[in-house]
Amino acid sequence: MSETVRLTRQEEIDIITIDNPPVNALGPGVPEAIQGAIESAGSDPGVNAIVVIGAGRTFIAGADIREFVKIVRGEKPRRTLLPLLTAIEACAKPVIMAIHGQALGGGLEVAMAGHYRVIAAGAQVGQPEVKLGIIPGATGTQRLPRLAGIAKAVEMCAFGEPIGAGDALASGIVDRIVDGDLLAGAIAFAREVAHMPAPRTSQRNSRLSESDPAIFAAARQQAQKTKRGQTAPLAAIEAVEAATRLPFDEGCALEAKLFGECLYSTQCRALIHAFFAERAVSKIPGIPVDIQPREIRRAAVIGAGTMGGGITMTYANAGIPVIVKETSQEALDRGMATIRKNYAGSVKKGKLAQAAMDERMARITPQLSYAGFEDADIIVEAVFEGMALKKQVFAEIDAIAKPSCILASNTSYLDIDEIASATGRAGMVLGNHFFSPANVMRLLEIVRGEATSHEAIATCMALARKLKKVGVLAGNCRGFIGNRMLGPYLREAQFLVEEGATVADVNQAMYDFGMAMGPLAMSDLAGLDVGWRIRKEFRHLERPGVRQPLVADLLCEMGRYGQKTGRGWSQYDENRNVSPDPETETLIEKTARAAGIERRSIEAGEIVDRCVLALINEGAKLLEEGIALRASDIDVVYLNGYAFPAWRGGPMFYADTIGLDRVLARLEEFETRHGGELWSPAPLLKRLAGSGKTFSSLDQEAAAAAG
Ligand code: 3H9
Repeated sequence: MSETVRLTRQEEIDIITIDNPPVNALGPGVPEAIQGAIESAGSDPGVNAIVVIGAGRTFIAGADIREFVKIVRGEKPRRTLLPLLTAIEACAKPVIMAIHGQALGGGLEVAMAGHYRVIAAGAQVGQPEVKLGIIPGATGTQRLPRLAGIAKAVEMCAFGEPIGAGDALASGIVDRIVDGDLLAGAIAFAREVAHMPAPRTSQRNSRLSESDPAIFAAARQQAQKTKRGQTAPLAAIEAVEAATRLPFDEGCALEAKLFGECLYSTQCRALIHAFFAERAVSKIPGIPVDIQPREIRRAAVIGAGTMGGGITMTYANAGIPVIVKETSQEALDRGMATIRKNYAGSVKKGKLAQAAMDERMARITPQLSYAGFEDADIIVEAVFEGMALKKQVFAEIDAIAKPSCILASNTSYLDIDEIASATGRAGMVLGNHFFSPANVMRLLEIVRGEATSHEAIATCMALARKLKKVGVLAGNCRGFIGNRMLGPYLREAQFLVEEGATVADVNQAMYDFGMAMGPLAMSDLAGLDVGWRIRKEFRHLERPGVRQPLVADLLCEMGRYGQKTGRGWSQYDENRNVSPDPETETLIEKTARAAGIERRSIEAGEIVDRCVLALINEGAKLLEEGIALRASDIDVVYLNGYAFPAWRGGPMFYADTIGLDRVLARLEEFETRHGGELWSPAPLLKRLAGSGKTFSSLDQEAAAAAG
């Protein structure tokens, strides 16, 4: 039939198999080929029913997202999906959709145009378009409420989370769960319904009467909270609401209009950039394809503090048995109690079954000795930040671990090469920098030392996926990618308060920009003592005469470490409610005046520019130094580790959207005003701006050169 669609027959049932690896996306030619097969089978008198199924690992993962990028750049849309859906629904023979893996976006829309749907027990269905900044654009917002009811349709279209087979059956999206062979089950189902009148989803209006204004009001409120700043979720709610008051065709027309508006938005470009950026990180130039990642069957973690405990949970969650070692029984008990409390909290919230918690706890072996470390495939060190201690620990584990064992440090700032020098296996030493809370945050920076082997890198990249993290390769420098950029960002936040903005002004401006919290609120949450300890470690490297923030050290000397002590940049009550701290504000003002810093009122726009441009400029330097492989890797770090708003695409993509010439002009302004040692524009940024290029175009050129 075509390369991507096959038509075969089992007695009186025709089977259409979609085979467009890797995920059966509806790329060019695929909808047309499915339509051709439907029309051919539908008009064949020897056929009683048609089964549509996907080859490989999934049913259909949706429209081909790469096509949207081309359309936005000016290519003519193909518009082949809607005619396909009309042809499926109008087919004279019952069409049964057989779903395994995922039916997502356009994939679910195709499935809903069928007359019946059967699903494999482990499969999922969803309308995840909002995660790409668009809404379902092929009748999903009109067909889903007709099958699943209004509340479910609103939830799925506005928030984008897929649902499992059980939920899909209970809500009416599918007609049967098939245990065992899906095709056989679908054919059996087809025989049962072959001579019955085929229901058309577009005409099933009974569930539309479930409409209730409260559903839409609650969804809008939730979207404003959990999808703050994003336009697509609100458009999706509007489109589903239209299904309750407009005939099917008019509802579809409104959906198409809203889809178009979303598609041409900067938010959509940013979110699609984030989607592909996350998938690009695992492609590491220079690592030969024949390098096989080693399997990690057993892990060990040193340190049961906040980070060590979270890392231990991450391994246990991924099904990997893990030893966690501490130096005192008290610290070990405290660490295990926290792990237990975290799991119990998830059980209480209904996010984890008690049996699953018990299994995970059973995978964790708490102990004070190195017993069993000789069997570990990876050992992750998560002790206090201090080079002397880290080197001592690495020398100890090097003596015990088997030669193939990877030794990873969770350091967030220290030199991986110096740590590796304490061992006789530098090739197997690297950084595994998790982000707090390690069992929750998706980012894992994998830090390559000078001698780190390809095998160790490939193993950790594959391991990151197994741990449900997004692993980003970083070079070895102080702070790697994320924390090195955070330095100038937090520096500017502190300079701004010294120059006259209040702590609340700075936090609010960055929150309004879209960050999950402002920079000083984040410091209070992380603990001001963390940065204090690091500053002490690196004080000898401070350049004389270069302005340094003045207040954070003073707060620490007063014992004000942020949320954990109730006071820091702001003050916190016992329920962690925040309010301005007048004493801190006075301290800032007095300190700034004593240092001769001129105080003035500062607008939100300047706060955002100073903080975000500091990130971008440092990001450009990292890129030029080769610490980050791609600009998009930096975006992945900031989106997954620092809660940068996904709909802005990450700091480097954001720079592209405002224009590198404008970024450069503003940097030069800051350079003139605040000094070249802090603000001199990165040479790479100057070159790109000068030649009318972007960070994205730089990434594309590098990808093309790498083949
Ligand atoms: C839509 O359907 C709009 C409709 O309403 C119609 C409007 C008119 N297109 O993630 P993985 C690639 S919008 C193109 O590593 P996994 C991906 O880039 C769409 N490519 O695998 C990667 O390529 P590479 C709605 C796609 O097993 C490879 O496949 N659908 C698409 O971890 C493997 O991907 C979605 O938003 C695509 N649709 O996860 C679903 N999907 O190897 C998006 C994947 O070159 N996709 N690729 O790097 C996903 O969520 C996951 O990929 C999925 C598999 C769960 C399917």
